[in-house]
Amino acid sequence: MDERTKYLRFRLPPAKKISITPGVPELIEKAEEEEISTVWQRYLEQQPQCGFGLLGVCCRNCNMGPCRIDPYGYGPSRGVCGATADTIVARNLLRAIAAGAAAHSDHARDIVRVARFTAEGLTKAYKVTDSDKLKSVATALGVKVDGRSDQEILLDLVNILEREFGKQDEEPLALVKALAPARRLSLWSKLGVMPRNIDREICEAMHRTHVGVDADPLSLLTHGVRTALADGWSGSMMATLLSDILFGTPKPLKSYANLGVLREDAVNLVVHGHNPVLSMKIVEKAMSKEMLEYAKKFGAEGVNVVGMCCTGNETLMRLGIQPVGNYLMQELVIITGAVEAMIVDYQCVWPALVDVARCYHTKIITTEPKMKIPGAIHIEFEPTHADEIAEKIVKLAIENYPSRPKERVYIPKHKSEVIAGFSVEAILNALGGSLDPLIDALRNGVIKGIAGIVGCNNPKVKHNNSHITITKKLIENDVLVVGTGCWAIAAAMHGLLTLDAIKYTGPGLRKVCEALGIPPCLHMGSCVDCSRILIVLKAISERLGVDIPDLPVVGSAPEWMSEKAVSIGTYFIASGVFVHLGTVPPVLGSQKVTKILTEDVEGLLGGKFYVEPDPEKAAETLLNVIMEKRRKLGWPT
Ligand code: SF4
Ligand code: MSK
Repeated sequence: MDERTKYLRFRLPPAKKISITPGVPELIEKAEEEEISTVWQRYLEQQPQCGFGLLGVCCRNCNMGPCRIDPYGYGPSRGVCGATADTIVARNLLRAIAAGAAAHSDHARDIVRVARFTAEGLTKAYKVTDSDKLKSVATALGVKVDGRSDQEILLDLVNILEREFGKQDEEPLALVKALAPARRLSLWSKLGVMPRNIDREICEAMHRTHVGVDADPLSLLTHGVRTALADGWSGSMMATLLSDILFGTPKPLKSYANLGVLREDAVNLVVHGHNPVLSMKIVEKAMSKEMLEYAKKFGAEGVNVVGMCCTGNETLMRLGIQPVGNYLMQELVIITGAVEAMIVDYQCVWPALVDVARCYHTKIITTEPKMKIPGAIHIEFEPTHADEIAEKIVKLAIENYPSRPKERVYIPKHKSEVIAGFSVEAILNALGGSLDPLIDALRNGVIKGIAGIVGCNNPKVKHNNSHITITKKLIENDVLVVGTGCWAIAAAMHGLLTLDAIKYTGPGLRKVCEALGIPPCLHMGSCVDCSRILIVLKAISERLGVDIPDLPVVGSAPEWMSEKAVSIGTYFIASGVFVHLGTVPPVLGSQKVTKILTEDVEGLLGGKFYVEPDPEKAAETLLNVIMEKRRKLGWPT
């Protein structure tokens, strides 16, 4: 049995049962025919997954372990150190939040570094693109803007943002203090969850979960809230704000999404990951006349940059770069046989890509010092040489075009139109400069509520099915949907981010969308851009004079899988939002922790988690929650 045949020892279910997205089943079948292992194969190989892990009751935080608790009472009830299931589940959850917050916030740190180089004139590759946004963020943080150059303002801003990671006082984080609603700030202070320093909260999470430190589940979860708030209102917020300042605040634009955006006649280059600093340069370079000429020398009609996951969202939102797929599609894109290079930065990028790429001509190019994959080509990003690095990468992709195995190429034809680019500023603009039309529509029941749908895909559930089922059900019932991440790409591929999707809405939402000329589902960006949703919530709650938990708004992560999603969900419940999770988090081994997260926390923070894998039932509950909140406000239902 050779290596590849060995992989395919499991027969997958019929491909149509794996994904609802056009083009995906064909490529799953192509992979099987060519004996190439994909995420769904490997998921089957992992069955049955460890029951202790699924319940969250295994601990390997010290070398007296690993320990696991029998939640049914037949085996040990404590680890070697005496930790109970409650302690272990809470510690594991806190570590997941810390990892998610670290990923978002370290992404922000990398953009701050580029901003510093820009402000100090150490690189000519970047500039302030949105001067108005720079000035408004700087003003919010107390930086003087009048009579000063963008570079001077940016330098002051960078000095403040760098301190978010390292300041030693007990004061709240500057962005949290400047941007979060006053009611939330006083509640967080009262509950002792006000974040003080991004790195400190993450570091403290690791300290608390070390053997022999915090054993109290409530205390551990409380710190989880503080860590997640440091992510949402500072780390992720910073990544969004600085990306807007450097690359432009998104405005509505048209593009296309799905596998059909790949081209037979051009060099296909996929940008994948999360951080836009290099991918924006790659797009710029790939579109240059010089690279077009270079591509022609190798027999191609040009260079076609397409996006994957959140780097794809970043380049779509600002440049209209076409997204080729979401999280579970990263291998399938290579399996088309038509990809010359996949350029990855970090997060959500599988090591398996190298194995799949080896079956074709595709080059996997890692670019970040903190993310390398054995077998990939590593070309390291450095802000001072961003243009040269981008050119080197684009040339490498072009030079690889003649190696494309033409006889094995299969590009599904499917692609859907998408309108993306709904930053908060763009939404306000669509509303005529004020939130009032939206608030009036909400208040008088033309729109029943707002749902933020975010997050990943997960092979545990049918690809994109929960995303689309929940979204359609909500818009059909006059709920405006906003969202980010892989949900946004799913919605794009299924035609929900177009004016044509107005046909799926209820009569109220239809009226609003038609009057404003907007789709019923608004693409707000990448995972870090969940921070944009926080700003919308703040603006609506302040305009109405009510706290966020009282608003008819809900959140959902129908197919989540990453630790970043755990952090996102936690900062949303801490911001007062009812959050649905469509895949079960590993907490059921502790009744106490489960009860805190799904019941008790509501009395403290106003938001809570609700877990429901069935998308129809979940949508029903989300609608009921919205209606209940409307009733409490005395608004028509
Ligand atoms: Fe076991 Fe306690 Fe060590 Fe965890 S910290 S591995 S429960 S002894
Ligand atoms: S890429 S974190 S799979 S949304 Fe942001 Fe998609 Fe989830 Fe990664």
